[in-house]
Amino acid sequence: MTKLHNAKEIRPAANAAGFRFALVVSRFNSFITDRLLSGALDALEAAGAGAENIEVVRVPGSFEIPLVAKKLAEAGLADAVIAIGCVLRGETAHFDYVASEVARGVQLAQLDTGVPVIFCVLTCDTLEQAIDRAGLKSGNKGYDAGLAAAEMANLSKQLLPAQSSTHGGVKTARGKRR
Ligand code: INI
Repeated sequence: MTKLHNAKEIRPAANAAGFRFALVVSRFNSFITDRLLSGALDALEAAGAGAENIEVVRVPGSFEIPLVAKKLAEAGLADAVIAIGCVLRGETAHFDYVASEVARGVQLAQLDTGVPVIFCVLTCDTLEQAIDRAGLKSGNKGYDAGLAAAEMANLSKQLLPAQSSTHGGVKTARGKRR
């Protein structure tokens, strides 16, 4: 083993205690998104999050997720946001527009605000594929997203301690904590 194998490594813990989380959930395909939400809440609870630090916001469809995720992140209301949706391929090109815009918008939301926005939007060809990923054969992607949110909240705090809103955050020019 070379000396570089001993390099400093940052491994975020999946500890959610004391952090605030916002979950933006699409009502479209709620049969799936409700299960993803449930998985995400289970993961956050297992990681030690308190009910008082969780906010769930419903939006009509996945297309609306990025705007609301960005608003929540900008408002300093969360240390991590989880975006939950399910886009199913139909007979037209609608799927492609919604799927690509929600992915692009979620990435922009986290890059623009500096607040992690976890991408838990299933993009599936069939309902069966979505069911498999919402708690059946392929686990629950919502649970994975909850753990990712806890990890990213910790990582953000470790990398930028002064910007974490519930861990001694600094005030922005507009007086909000970020
Ligand atoms: N929204 C989804 O979240 N999933 C879908 O599969 C979907 N399809 O197939 O149409 C969908 N459409 C609604 C869209 O997200 C917006 O809510 C709507 O276009 C209004 O802006």
